[in-house]
Amino acid sequence: MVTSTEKFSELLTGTAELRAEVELVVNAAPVMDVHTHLFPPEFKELSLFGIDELLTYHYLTAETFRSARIPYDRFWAMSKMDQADMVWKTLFVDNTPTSEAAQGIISVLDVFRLDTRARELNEARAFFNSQNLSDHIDQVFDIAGVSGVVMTNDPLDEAESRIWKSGGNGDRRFKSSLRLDRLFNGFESRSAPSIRRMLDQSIQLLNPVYIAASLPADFQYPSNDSREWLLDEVVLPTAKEHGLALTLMIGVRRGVNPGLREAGDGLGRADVSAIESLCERYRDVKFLVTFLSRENQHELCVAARKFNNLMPFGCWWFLNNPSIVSEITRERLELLGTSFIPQHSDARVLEQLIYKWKHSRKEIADALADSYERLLTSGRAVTAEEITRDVNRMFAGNFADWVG
Ligand code: FIX
Ligand code: ZN
Repeated sequence: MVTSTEKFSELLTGTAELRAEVELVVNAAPVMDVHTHLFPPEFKELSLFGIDELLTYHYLTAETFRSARIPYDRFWAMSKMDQADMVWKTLFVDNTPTSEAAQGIISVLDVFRLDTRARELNEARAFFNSQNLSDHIDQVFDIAGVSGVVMTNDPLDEAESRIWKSGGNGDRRFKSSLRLDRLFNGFESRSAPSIRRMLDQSIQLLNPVYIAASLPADFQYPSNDSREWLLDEVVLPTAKEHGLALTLMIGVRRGVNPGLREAGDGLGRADVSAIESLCERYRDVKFLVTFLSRENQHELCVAARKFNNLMPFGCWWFLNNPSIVSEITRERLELLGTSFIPQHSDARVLEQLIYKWKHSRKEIADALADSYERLLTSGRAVTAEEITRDVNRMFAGNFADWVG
């Protein structure tokens, strides 16, 4: 009789059983979500959940303005519920919800057995309004298979700082990060010691897993500008001293269309050599990096082959679509093996974790199964044990190594 241990280390020589095993393992593996905009209940209005927040997500408002001919200011003057009603009518009733963000809503409603073809939102509102938030967080994390999330914490945000100072976050699943966009992109001339003091105090208060910033498509390093000064004189010395990784999200063009508010940002192709220079100059600092432009993905993989202190992560924002997640995951497997972090959700609303991980796990499983199938054809079968090891590495291990 074949024991489960023997079964676990049995060679999977049939493509059907191999693919089935990969799907099973990828869908069951707990994932550490390395970048989100989620907050636990203690952060009150920053902690978003429910159908009205889901439908007024900036991905969907951008899509709504393409089909509903409404002046921006009239839309923004509406209540959140009225905005959600308009998004639902425009994208889910008057049109078929084919976009990734719209299909995401359908996936969430379906998981909670809510009517995905409803003409109005009464049933959905009643359901989400009846949820106890902390139980709901447990349920959503469980459904999505998320073991923990990294928040986006701005030390210069007064409302958020007040909450941290009054006790902050008691839920260990919500890890903090130190997001320094205001320093990097709205730099007021402050002395290095004063910024350093602010960073040290924030690190003390928030205990972040990494320091982070999003940077524009024209980011250069070295650049002989305030960003280079900030990196060399303050941020990287601070990261080194506190043993923190630096997470850089590069390629956003903020406010391309301000009328769309949060939905108004665009992207641009960036210069990957800036990251190579940083990794070269700071060999003893670990960098977590994602680029927003599809055209930068191959370059990032190659840069990571040159610098083992560079960890590519996620299919960020406009790349978080099944066809592109599939493409990026496949080239990363081919160029980096399993030494990368395939995805992050960037969730802003709690229930988004459900669809963003369900949809990404499918593409990651397909890409991984194809990789193992090619390996089999090349003459080496894998075991269920090896598949589990590889998936755990990509979904949690690589990040744990990086942030210690
Ligand atoms: O810079 C970021 O963290 C971006 O993810 C956000 O600014 C963006 O609005 C977003 O939510 C993307 O998914
Ligand atoms: Zn984000």
